[in-house]
Amino acid sequence: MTEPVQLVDSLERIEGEGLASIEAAGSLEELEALRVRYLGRSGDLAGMLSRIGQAPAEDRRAIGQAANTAKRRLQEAHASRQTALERAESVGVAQADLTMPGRRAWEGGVHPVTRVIDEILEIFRELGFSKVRGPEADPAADMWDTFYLADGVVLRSHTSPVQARIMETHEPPVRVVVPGLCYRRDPFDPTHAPAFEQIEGLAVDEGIDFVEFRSTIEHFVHRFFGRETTARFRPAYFPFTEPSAEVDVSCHMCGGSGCSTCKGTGWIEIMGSGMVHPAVFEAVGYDPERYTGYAFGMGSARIAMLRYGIPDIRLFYEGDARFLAQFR
Ligand code: FA5
Repeated sequence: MTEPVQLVDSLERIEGEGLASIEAAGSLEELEALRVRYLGRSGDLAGMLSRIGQAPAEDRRAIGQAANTAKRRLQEAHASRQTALERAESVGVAQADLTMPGRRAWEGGVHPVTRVIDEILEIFRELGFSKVRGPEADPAADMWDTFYLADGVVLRSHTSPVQARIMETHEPPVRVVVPGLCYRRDPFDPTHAPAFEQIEGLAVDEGIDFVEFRSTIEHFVHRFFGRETTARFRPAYFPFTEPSAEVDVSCHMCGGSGCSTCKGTGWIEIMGSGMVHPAVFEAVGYDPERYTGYAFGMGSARIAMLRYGIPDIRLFYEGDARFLAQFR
């Protein structure tokens, strides 16, 4: 004959042990093994219940109640642990140390050259220039060595051909900026890329003179690089402008005293420019007696190098996330 007190004690011990193990279960497999052990058909609780019949009739009720309570508590603990483990395993941290710091989310960002292009276009937008684009493959004969696609068709070596396209299709006044990729058979070195972004600018109207041209460029240089940066116009030759000038800015690294970045000169070239040649106006059907204008073409990656103090243009093209992450 089994002692009722002994049976109730055993039930309480099974319940206590079962609850502790269920709450500590580290995986769904472990939890299932515990369910079988404590609540299964041939588990500990069922084993106890099968012995109730051996207890005196007057005690069976108390033992039955204790058994039912133990069963209910174990079932509830099992259900809540199962929910917790399922949730944890679905995010892959069932076994993980939940106090560990989270993994940092990988953020994208705007490429530094694109940022610079956007900033330059914004400065010219404020001055009344609109943004236009032109084709990268164009029939052309020009003074830079480029890539040939088919008879007479090249990958453009600069954005200047877009000037003619605009003037052929629009009457003056014209004020446009043209961002776009250009291609040259240049060696890929610290200051040259075989494919690089330029921003072309063109302004044509009655009464535009060299003073307006110069002050527009100076305004841009001050807005973009800051008041302390000065611009210098150096005589140059381009077939479609007269007079032509290359624009240099004072070196941001040494302030103009001469260093390795500016090759000891104190100046860094940022663009080619000039007053539009009257022959260009004639070719596009504008009256050269009535209209004058200026044009410029700047290298966006070279300007980004100046802005961010980058010594080698190739860094912009490598797509190295560690380099790019610095510009977010
Ligand atoms: C021109 O391309 C002329 N079309 C500019 C122009 C426009 C003159 C309108 C007059 C009127 P240039 O070859 O100097 O000029 O190039 C202009 C700028 O493009 C350079 O100052 C430089 O910043 C950039 N550049 C030129 N070649 C490369 C290259 N391989 N890699 C990166 N940037 C370059």
